This record gives sequence, structure tokens and C-alpha cells, in this order.
Amino acid sequence: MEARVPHADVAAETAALLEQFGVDSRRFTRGSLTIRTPITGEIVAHVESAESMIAQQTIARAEAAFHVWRSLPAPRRGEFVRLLGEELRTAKAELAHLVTIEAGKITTEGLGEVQEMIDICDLAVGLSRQLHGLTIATERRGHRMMETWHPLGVAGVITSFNFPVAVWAWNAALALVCGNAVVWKPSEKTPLVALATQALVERAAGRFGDAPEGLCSLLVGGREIGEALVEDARVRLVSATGSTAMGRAVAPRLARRFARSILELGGNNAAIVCASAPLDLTGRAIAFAAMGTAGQRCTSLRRLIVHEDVHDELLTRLRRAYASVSVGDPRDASTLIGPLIDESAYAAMRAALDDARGAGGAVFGGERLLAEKYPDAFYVRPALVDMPDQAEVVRRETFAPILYVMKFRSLDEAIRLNNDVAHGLASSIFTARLDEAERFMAADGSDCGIANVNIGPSGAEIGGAFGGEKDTGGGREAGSDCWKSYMRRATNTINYSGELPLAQGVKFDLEA
Ligand code: UN1
Repeated sequence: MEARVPHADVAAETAALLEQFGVDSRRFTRGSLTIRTPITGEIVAHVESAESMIAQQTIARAEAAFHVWRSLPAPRRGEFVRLLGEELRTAKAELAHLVTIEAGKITTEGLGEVQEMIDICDLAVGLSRQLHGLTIATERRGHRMMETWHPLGVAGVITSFNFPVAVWAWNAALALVCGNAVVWKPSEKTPLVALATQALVERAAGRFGDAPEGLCSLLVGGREIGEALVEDARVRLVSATGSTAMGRAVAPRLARRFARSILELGGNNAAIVCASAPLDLTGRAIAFAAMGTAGQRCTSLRRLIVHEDVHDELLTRLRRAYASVSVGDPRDASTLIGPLIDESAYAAMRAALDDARGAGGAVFGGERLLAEKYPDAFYVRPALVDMPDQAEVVRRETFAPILYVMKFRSLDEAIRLNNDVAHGLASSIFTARLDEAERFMAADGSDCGIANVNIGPSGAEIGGAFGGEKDTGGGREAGSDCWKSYMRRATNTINYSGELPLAQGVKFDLEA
């Protein structure tokens, strides 16, 4: 048995990093929430968990901040987000390293996560001068009709462990330029990167000068904090990332009080590989999409639907890649696959592989690795499972690196398999044929929010709208016109005619 790695160093490194961000050590050394790094499984911090009372006070402060913030010119609000982007650029390496420690992402993906935050800040700054509405032709002489976009209120943001800071940034950067206050509840598994990010927010606020206190706050805590955000009438919008079960619990409660929701609830993403697909590119794309981030992206590739003519050759290539992929400490430059987040993720993976075997699947890989070196951490070889059909286990989302492979003959059949699951987040087709690519993206093609050609389903840029249909929740975040979700629309009709013609030719002749 190899010697256990000394457990003090990651904790010490974490504390040093947090102190560098200016986080008060009391915030991560005492408290009931025990934080472990998935790299070794060792405890790295104890974080204080907020109670509902604190949540109420934070929301009250956020609402007061909103009343000030909404009246600042939008480009001035953009300046705050520009400063936040600068802080993120300066602290990119350190914040990325904390992402690695807390979420187990490999270094390049940790850096990518922070880059995604910087990108959305840049987008939001540009947007702060482009929050424009339409001017609409009216049916009445001497009238003008237009729409204006106004700030909405307090926005609650609930994020998950797998993108512990980027998803907050997608929401916060837009919400802030749109004139809202933001209250953030991060995953209980990743509050440390949230504390560090909040320190950067405070630095940006200090440089900005007149940001109202409580404009952008952080509430570390459990379910009761999420519930406080969902139930509070002052919170006009809740953007929540997590499981479909969480979304099902949250959505009706928000609907009951007519609050807005943006839900991003996971996916069971497929790729169709046609007979004409360029196999080199396809294999590389599949490897990243299915194994990258240890299969713990909402957009991870979980189902591969392969034309029977190329099935065997592609599977041979993939087996080679799965056998040789480097799994290990995400801080090592040579590692491509870091650990699973925790033991429950590993248990879910094992259960899914058992079910797959029971359904006639041939499993390659999937075994636990490095258990002797890291008995409290959960490293696995990603699993490739050749399935006879799309069994129940394939149709459910398991948040782990498992790729189920199935065969198809006709594109109709492949599209039917692509759509025949509860989720509708991301999808891809690999083909050299225009007709197949277009059919996949057409109204009777993929039913997902993301439908790609010759590129995997994961790793989206922030410029597009991100999100999906069906059990994914229907929400859209990041680019395109997603900013509209963070504002309320007013339609204005202005009469400069000196007369009073009524719409639809209605007559109502009465002196008053
Ligand atoms: C998620 O997994 O919740 O498209 C978000 C991607 C990333 C975001 C994933 N840009 O894979």
C-alpha cells in the first residue's frame, strides 16, 4: 500500500489562498459546514451556515440596495461589472486553483471556469449600453408606441457544485447591469470559491465608490436558505441550477407568487454519429464531452447513438482512449480526469453500472482508481457501456463519467432515440452531410435547447443562450437576449395628436 499523502497541505494551501483574497479566517475555520476537497477527501475548512433570520435581513438589505441601484444609469452599472471583470482577471489563477481544490476540476478547466466569468462580465458591460426596446408602428394617427425595460428587483441565484462560480457570474453580471440586486446561495459543497468571489465583488464595490450596501450578497447555507429565497415576496426572480427534483419543488412555489424562475436542471445529452462523420474529430470531441470534468457537467455527453457502419471502429477507438486517459490529482498538468465530487457520486455511478449490466450492457472501465493512495477520495476510470438498446438506466441522468453506446440505422431512428428521454439540454450530430445536419437542427430534429454539429454537447460559449427544455426546466442564461429575463417590460403609448381616437375604432362619445 502506498503511503497516505500528508493531509495538512491542501488545508493549509486553501487557508493561504482565502487569506490572500482577504476572506476573514473566522469565515472558514469555524462553523458547522464541513468542507472536504475531493482531491484527497480531507477536510479543508469549516464554514458558518446562515440561518433563515440572516437570510431575511440580507434580502431586506438587497431590496433597499435595489431601490438605489435601479435609478443609476445602466452604463454606470456596467462600470461596476467592468471592475468586477478586472478583479477576476487579476485573481484568475488563484480563483481557478480554489475551484480545483473544492470541485476537483483539472487546472485548465478551473481556469476555463474563471474565464467564463470574465467573458460574461465583458458581455454584460457591452449590454449595459444596449438594453433597448422596440418602437412599434401604431394604428392611430399622432401616436407613438414603444417598450422600455426596467429593473426587476432582488434576484436570487442558487448554484451547484459543478460550476461553482461561473453560473453565479452568468446571472449576477446580467442581473446587475439590468439594475437588480443579487443574493447568492452557493452549493453547500463549494462555499469557499463563493467566499473568494464575494471578496472580489467587495473589492470591485470599493473601487466603484457608490455601490449601495447589500447590492450583491452571499448566503452560505442549506436548504432553508434556498427556501427563504423561493418564498420571499421581495425576491422577484430565482435562477436555480441543480437537480430536476429541486426544480420540481421550487417551480410551483415561485409560480404561486408569480415570481420568475430560470431553471437549469441537468441533462441526459446525446450525440449522433453518422456514417459520414470524420472519425478523428468525432472521437476527440466525444472524449472531451463524455470524460471531461469527470462527467460532472450538466452538458456532459452521456449517450452515443452510432450508425451501425461505424459503430465497431468508433468503439475500438474509444476503448483505446478510455484505457489510456490519465486519471489523478487534478493539480498535475498531465491529469485529464480529476475525482468525483464525493462518495455519493461514486455510489450512484456503481449503481448505474450494475443496472446497465443487468440490462445487457457490456461495461468497459468504470472501476475505482487510486483508492489506496486516497482512501477518502473517489477517482474512477470513465466507463464506456455498449448497450443493446436505450434501457431505463440509459434514460436516467447519472452525474458521473458513463457513456452508453447504442446503434442506429436510419436518422429518424437516431433522432427518436436522442429525444426519447426526460431531459432536453444539449445534443450533437457528427456528419459530413448537410441534409443530416440540417434535419437534426430542424423543427422535427433534436428537441434540446442546444443542438450542435461536429462539436460535442458541452463547453458552450457564453454568447449564446444556455439552457434546455422538458425536465431541464426551460430556463435560459448567459448571452443572446437572456438579459430580458432580468428586467420587466413596459409598453408605452404616447398620444401627441390632441385628439382621442380609440384603438380598434371603438367610439365612446361622452363629454367629461
Ligand atoms: C453546467 O454544467 O451546469 O456548456 C454548465 C458547458 C459550460 C457550462 C455548463 N459552459 O459545458
